Amino acid sequence: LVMETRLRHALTAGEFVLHYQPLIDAHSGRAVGVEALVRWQPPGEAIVPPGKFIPIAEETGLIVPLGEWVLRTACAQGRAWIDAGFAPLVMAVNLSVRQFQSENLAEVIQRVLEETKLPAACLELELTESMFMEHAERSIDTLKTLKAPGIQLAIDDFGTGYSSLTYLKRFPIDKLKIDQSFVRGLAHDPNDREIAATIIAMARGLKLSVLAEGVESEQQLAFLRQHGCDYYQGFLFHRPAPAKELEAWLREHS
Ligand code: G
Ligand code: G
Ligand code: MN
Ligand code: NA
Repeated sequence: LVMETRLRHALTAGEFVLHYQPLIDAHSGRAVGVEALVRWQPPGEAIVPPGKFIPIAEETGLIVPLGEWVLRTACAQGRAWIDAGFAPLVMAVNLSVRQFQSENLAEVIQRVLEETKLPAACLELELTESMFMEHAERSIDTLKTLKAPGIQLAIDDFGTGYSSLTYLKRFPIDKLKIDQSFVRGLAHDPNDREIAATIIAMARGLKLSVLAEGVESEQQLAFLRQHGCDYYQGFLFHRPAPAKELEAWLREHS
């Protein structure tokens, strides 16, 4: 309860910040987007990673207003980069289960796009497999509604959820993000290599694009390149960083 009160205060006091991590196109080697990742910066204290407060925000429902703040802030940043003359970047935003289930999600997103003037094609929503476990038909309707204006849909942490693969053929998804737990062992673990290679091949067969998360080494990169992964994300390229800290790098690499 104390934590809930602190988080509610943090939202009104403007203590949340977004960091952005580049998404790299395998063919050009350039940044083609960024993922927005929320952090909490209580005044005078160390920055708090999302693993420490997103679950509480999700339980208490605070994730809905916090998620809307993330969406609006990320879209405004995407627009600001367009206005500043950066090459077009996709802005990827994580959605939580509660947000995905909220009745007015599509309207909220539409309003944010209108207010921030970010083109819908520049927004990518990151969803997780667990969102589709219940109410498959309703999930499909929600995804179609979200996608209609041109927003891209990605499955985050792919391979770690419990849902069946049938959703891949029935749901209007654009991209799979291979979870970093499979990328970590690519240089030495035969199981991780097999799983990653299989996800990449399956994505190609299903005409989905595929991104590898958590790329940290040249060996991992070499494996992914050899297997035709479309996009990379990870510390090898850039850590999540505040917009201002990323801009010089983005000018060079986008
Ligand atoms: O940035 P970091 O690697 O610490 O993120 C940890 C987890 O927090 C990731 O699973 C990420 O998806 C989640 N996360 C980060 N930002 C957001 C956000 O804005 N909304 C939601 N729902 N989850 C987020
Ligand atoms: O779950 P999701 O994919 O949304 O969250 C991405 C998380 O992964 C972020 O918290 C980010 O800080 C973290 N991350 C990004 N790149 C790397 C990496 O190369 N290695 C590790 N260990 N974590 C990473
Ligand atoms: Mn993500
Ligand atoms: Na992930």
